[in-house]
Amino acid sequence: MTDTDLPKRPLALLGLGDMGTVLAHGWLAAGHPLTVWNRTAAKARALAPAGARVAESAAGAVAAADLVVVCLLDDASLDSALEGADLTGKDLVNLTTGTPAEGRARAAWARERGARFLDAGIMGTPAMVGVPGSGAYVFYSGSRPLFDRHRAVLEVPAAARFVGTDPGHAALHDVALLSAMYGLFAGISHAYALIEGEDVAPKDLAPLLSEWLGAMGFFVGNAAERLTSRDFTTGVVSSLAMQVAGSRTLLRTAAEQGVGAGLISPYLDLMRERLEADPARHGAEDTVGAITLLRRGAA
Ligand code: FVH
Repeated sequence: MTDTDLPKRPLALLGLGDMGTVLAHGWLAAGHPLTVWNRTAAKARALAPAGARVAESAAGAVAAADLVVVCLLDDASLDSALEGADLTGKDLVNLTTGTPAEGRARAAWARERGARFLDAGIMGTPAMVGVPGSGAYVFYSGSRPLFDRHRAVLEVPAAARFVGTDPGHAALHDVALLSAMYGLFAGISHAYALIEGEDVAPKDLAPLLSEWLGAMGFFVGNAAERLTSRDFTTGVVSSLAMQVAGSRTLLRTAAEQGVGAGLISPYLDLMRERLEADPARHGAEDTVGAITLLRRGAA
């Protein structure tokens, strides 16, 4: 008997928005008996032809399987969706994006209701989930035994990365990566705004931007090493003093081009704040030391 001959574990899925619907198709295609529920019932009924069992209520869906996955809009939706559902003995996996504090509070909430709990953060869009090689994956944190028990099922739509028993850590990793992404989007947006109206086509800047951002990717590892060692000076090739002076050129160029500097100025201000706090000491650092200013009171 091979693994594919084994009976597939049944599960219930609550929440059939763009993401939930893709997840549902993934589990159905893999042969898992799936019970679905959605607040707007038509989205659940649409999955019946693909083999889903449609529950009339969230409580009914929860009752249908030991493994209950929720993928709702936000943490508050869990309260309204799961109100009145009996979670006793259930394994609850929350794929809804939330904050670390929400993940921890939700774990305590689940425990009070007799359920085991895993929080999660999906790294990928609905177009990526279920597509081999797309790079989509899901962070999980909370109960390790629960993760181990359900890993094979959870990995049907996207690869799984367990990031610790603190139920807040999936959200922490998720939001850290998303925040970095928006910083990147902000810089890219500013760059395209600078060339607008000039004889430089966005499509010509695009490969240069990609190449440059790739080359600057070294900053990720460099920052991690310096934050660990707290050594912000050894081996610095682009000093903070030089970069603060250079940042004035960025701001003057934005002004010349008629582009607001709001997307880049917070980071430039942070560098300047670090330098001005102690120019003799911080001038020879690179920019990583400025990170210590972000957690106010922790520098
Ligand atoms: N879509 C994406 O690109 C991202 C990728 C990364 C992960 N996020 C997070 O995934 C969660 C679900 O996202 P989604 O794309 O499925 O979102 P929607 O299409 O807007 O569907 C939302 C579902 O939540 C239901 N819902 C909303 N409020 C309530 C409520 N008070 N009670 C019960 N259900 C509720 C909604 O139901 P309906 O509007 O169809 O009746 C949908 O099923 C999310 O955390 C993303 O941040 C997606």
